[in-house]
Order: sequence, then C-alpha cells, then structure tokens
Amino acid sequence: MDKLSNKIIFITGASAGIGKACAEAFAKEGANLIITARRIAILKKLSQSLIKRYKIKVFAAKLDVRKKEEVKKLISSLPSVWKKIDILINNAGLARGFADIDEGDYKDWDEMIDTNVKGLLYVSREILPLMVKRKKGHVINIGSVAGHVVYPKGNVYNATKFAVNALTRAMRLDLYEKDIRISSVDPGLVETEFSLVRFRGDKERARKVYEGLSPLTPEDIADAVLYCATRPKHVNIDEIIITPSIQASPMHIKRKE
Ligand code: NDP
Ligand code: 8X3
Repeated sequence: MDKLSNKIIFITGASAGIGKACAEAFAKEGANLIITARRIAILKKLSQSLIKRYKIKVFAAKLDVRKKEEVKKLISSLPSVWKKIDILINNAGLARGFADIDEGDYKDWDEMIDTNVKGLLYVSREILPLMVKRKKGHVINIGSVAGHVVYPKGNVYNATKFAVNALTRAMRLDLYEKDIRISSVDPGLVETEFSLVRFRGDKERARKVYEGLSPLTPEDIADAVLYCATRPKHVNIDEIIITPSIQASPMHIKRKE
C-alpha cells in the first residue's frame, strides 16, 4: 500500500458530501490537505477539526471552480510547499433541475456545464503542469453512473458526467507517458446534499429520492477514492463504478413498500 502521510491532496467541493468525507478519510491517513469550496466558513471549521484530531496541515481556500481567474490565482499563489500536490480529487459538482430537455432551464444547464465540466478542466489545467514538472501525480475524478447510462430527465447532468468520463480517458491517454495516474470513481445513489441542491432546497422532494432504500454514504465513496490513491506506483485503477446493492442502474432501484 502506498503511504499517504505527508502527501498533499487537493480536494474541490470539500464543504459537504463526498468531498468532505474524502477530506476526513485522507486526513485520517496522515495526508496534508488543500480543501476548497465556496462555503469558506464550513471549510475553516472542518480544517480546525482535522488539524486538531489528526495533527496534519490543512490549507483551506474559498474557490468557485467556475471562475477561471479565481482558479488560476489560487493555484499560482499557493506557497511553494503547497504546490507539491500529489493527488487532485476533482469532486465539486452538482445537478440542477429534473426536466424534459424541451423544458430545460438555461440557467441550470449553464451551472452544471460550468461546474462539472469547465470547472474540472480549469482546476486540472492549473494543477497538472505542477505534477508533470515533478514527474508524479494522481488525478481522481468523481464521475457518476450518470456518465455511463442516461436516464429520463437526466439529459444535461448526464451529458456533463459523460464528459467527465471522456475527460478521464483523455487525461489518461495524454498523461500516462508523463507519469501521471488517472482514475475515476463513479457512484450511484449517495445520500448527500446532492438532491437538496438539485431541487433547490425542496427538502421533501430530496428526502423522497432516498426513501425506502439504503443509499451509499459519502464515506463509502471516500473509501473507494482512498483505494485508488493507495495502490502501489505501478498500479492504476482506471475506474470504479459503485452503486448501492439495491440499485442496478439509474432506473432500476429496489424500494421497500
Ligand atoms: P454535495 O452537494 O453534498 O456536495 C457538493 C460539493 O461541491 C460541495 O462541497 C459544494 O461546495 C461543491 N461545489 C458545488 N459547486 C461548486 C463550485 N462552483 N465551486 C466549488 N465547489 C462547488 O454533493 P455530493 O457530495 O453528492 O457531490 C459530489 C460529487 O459527486 C459531484 O461531482 C456529483 O456529481 C458526484 N456524484 C454524486 C452522487 C450522489 O448521488 N450524491 C452520485 C454520483 C456522483 P460549496 O457549495 O460550498 O461550493
Ligand atoms: C448522481 C447519481 O443517478 O442521481 O450522479 O444521477 S444520479
């Protein structure tokens, strides 16, 4: 197993759900973290708690991955010790809305494409050259089963996750000869703030998504990410598709009566 202690892990979307669980899991293994998201107050609290419990170093920064100049500024202005990023977890992402494509909302479409696709590209474009220069690094993209199978009303969210799938493959082709490992972890239903965000704060609608079933937890996904990150140097995990046992596809979900 490749040790994580003293490695530097850059996580996008670390203020909630899967990103936050990854921060916890990697901190527990002794890694130092750069945690980013828009809700800086949550990150600061998380940072204090991780430092106290795991005696690691944490750099918490406000970052909206959609803002190219903000991404460039943050990464170029990192102190030199923090620029030695070993692992990038491209996790920030969201779904907005659930409508037939002829009734879709332009604002929702822009937000999903700007965050899930362009945001992932901006962060990767700034961090990859630092990794290539050091001839080592590992990018772990959080994709989705929605990037493998399209479901009704999933349209643009599906398209963004299919794009993440394509970009994971493209990154691997362009970077394997530069000693950079590329993986993706592609979950099915995970209970996080995801549905609350998708339905713009409608708690009842969000609750119904997970009603009568045992979804994955953010910790289940962090565990898979940790597995990818801790393989020996000669091993690359290309892709992990992980679903709750009650889910066979985005449309096949067994619920209790
Ligand atoms: P959450 O809503 O719980 O967390 C999303 C995280 O992304 C938050 O930390 C949020 O932080 C951050 N984020 C959203 N927009 C931006 C932005 N513009 N800039 C920076 N950070 C942003 O959802 P999940 O943990 O479930 O989602 C994480 C990833 O997992 C996403 O890519 C999602 O598509 C994927 N996924 C989720 C599944 C699920 O069922 N939950 C299944 C498959 C994949 P903040 O608001 O503070 O910026
Ligand atoms: C999230 C999983 O099936 O809700 O990416 O789209 S799904």
